[in-house]
Formats: sequence, C-alpha cells, structure tokens
Amino acid sequence: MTPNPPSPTPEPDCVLPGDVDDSSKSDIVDALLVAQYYVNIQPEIFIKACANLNQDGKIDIVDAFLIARCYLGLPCFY
Ligand SMILES: [Ca+2]
Repeated sequence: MTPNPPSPTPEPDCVLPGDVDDSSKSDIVDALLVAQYYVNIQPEIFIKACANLNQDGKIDIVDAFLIARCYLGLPCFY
C-alpha cells in the first residue's frame, strides 16, 4: 500500500466562471488578474478553477481576453 502524498492546500472550487477574485461578479478586474497571472504576477486572491474560460487546460491571455469580452457584453465562452 502506498502512503498518501502530503496534500497541498486544496484549490477552492469555482462558483462563477471568470470570477477569479471571488467578488461574486466577473468583471474587468478579473480580466486584469488573469493577465497578471499569465505574466507570473501572482495575485493575492486567485481562484484558478474560475480562470480557464475556454477549457483548454491552461490559464493564459486568451482567458483574460474572454473575461474582458464578457464584461463588455460581447460574445464569449461562458
Ligand atoms: Ca470578480
């Protein structure tokens, strides 16, 4: 029997896709935070589970772009 590896702090589940700062809304701040994350600036609050809008397995500038599009009322992925 293999011992369980030490469990890291669990990532919080996503309540609202695009709401990476857990403010209960997805807005331009979330787009900025995703863009910061993409360039390795780790925001204080960042719910990764809410960040991958296009479900391609990575959090990148495309996701920031999609959050910004949704915020502006343009077609987006969620
Ligand atoms: Ca938010």
